[in-house]
Amino acid sequence: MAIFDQEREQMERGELAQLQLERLQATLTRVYKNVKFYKKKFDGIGFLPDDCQSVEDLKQLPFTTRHDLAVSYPYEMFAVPLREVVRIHSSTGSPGAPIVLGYTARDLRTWAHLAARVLTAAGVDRDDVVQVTLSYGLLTGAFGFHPGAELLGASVSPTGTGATARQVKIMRDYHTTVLVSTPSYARVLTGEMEEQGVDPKSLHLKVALLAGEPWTEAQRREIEYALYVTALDYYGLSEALGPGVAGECKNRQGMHLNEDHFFPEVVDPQSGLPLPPGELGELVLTTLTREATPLVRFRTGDLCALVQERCPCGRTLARMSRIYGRTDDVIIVKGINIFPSRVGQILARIQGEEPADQLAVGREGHLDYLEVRIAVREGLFFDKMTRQRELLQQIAHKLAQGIGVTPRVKLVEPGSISREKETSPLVIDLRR
Ligand code: DLL
Repeated sequence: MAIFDQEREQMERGELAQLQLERLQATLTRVYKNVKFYKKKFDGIGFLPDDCQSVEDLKQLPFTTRHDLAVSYPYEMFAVPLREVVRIHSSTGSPGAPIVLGYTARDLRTWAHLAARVLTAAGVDRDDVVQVTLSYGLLTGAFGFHPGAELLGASVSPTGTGATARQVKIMRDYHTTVLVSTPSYARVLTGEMEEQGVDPKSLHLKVALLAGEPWTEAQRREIEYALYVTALDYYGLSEALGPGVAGECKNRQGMHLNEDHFFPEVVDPQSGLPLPPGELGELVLTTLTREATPLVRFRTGDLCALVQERCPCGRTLARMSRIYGRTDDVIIVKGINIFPSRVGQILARIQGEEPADQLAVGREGHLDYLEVRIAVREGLFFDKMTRQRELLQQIAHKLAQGIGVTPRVKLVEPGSISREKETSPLVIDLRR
């Protein structure tokens, strides 16, 4: 099995620890000098970057949260002047403001390099035709893999999201061998193939690289059977970089985490205390090479376990398990992260106060949907059906602009909604 960067991916662990320490020291110095947020945090506990003599010292430092990033909107977390930033992406923030992420030219090269590692681990090379069905836009989805596949010399077809019938045609006509997608969209594609009477065995597909939302071994088997491929898991998040943080090799014994670029910790989500290797907890990442938006001890909200033993493929990097869920109330619909409180805020803006609402996430056929249920009350109950319909459409439109997914909006009887928490709408996930 090929390895893209043998020197690093098979590094002896002692050497890796030394490299991580050097990169960590450089990162801490850079953020202390250039990011007010970190200067204040470090000063608050009397910590100077020179105090970091071992990676263990990192544990003294406070966490960085999505909330910290959102309130730094737009550029407060940037560690370089804007003139050095060549790309700007954004991600869903909490409590509402989006999170803005910058990339220097070197960050982009690193990203392509790491995506190329993940693709190589999946068996992709220059003979492949890679169809990227993730979104090309403000979210980081497609942008990690695209340059990574080009770096390998593969032929990339940037189909983006949607237009499913055309995706299947392209897959067949262009002889696509590698599908990059979310697990739910892979299932939408299989549905479309069934409808078009396309036999997956007649296609050239060999690997599907799937991520962006939690999925299970059962779903893996289902997708492998339906698409006649090997389905592999990979992991990424915009705050740290985007796709390219970790990815499975064909042994499928966990995702190889690019530890020379991200220092991982797994902590107890309640106490924040470190957990021993192999235990399930919240993944915390410190970026080691990120120039534009470096992060120290970023709480990903993702639940997983890490092991350090060498994989039979020869890689020595730690391996992370599947993501088993999230520690916060984020729900992921069609690969897009949604904070329920954000929905509440948008509704409040339209209607003047936060209504008793409820979010339901469900699946129809292969496709996830989000339903926002609003209790009928004065001002929302119109005699004229047309006026009511207009209002619901307006709410759906405003929500779509704010959260990136167009929901179904439904009026329901007031008593039919139970509200457990004062500040957050109640979420029902009907997919489980
Ligand atoms: O950075 C882009 C991405 C798109 C990564 C597609 C991978 C695939 P974000 O909008 O920042 O997405 O969302 C990152 O998605 O914190 C996890 O909760 C979830 N996630 C990503 N990969 C997986 C996975 C991109 N393999 C958030 N399994 C993360 C489960 C995943 N959840």
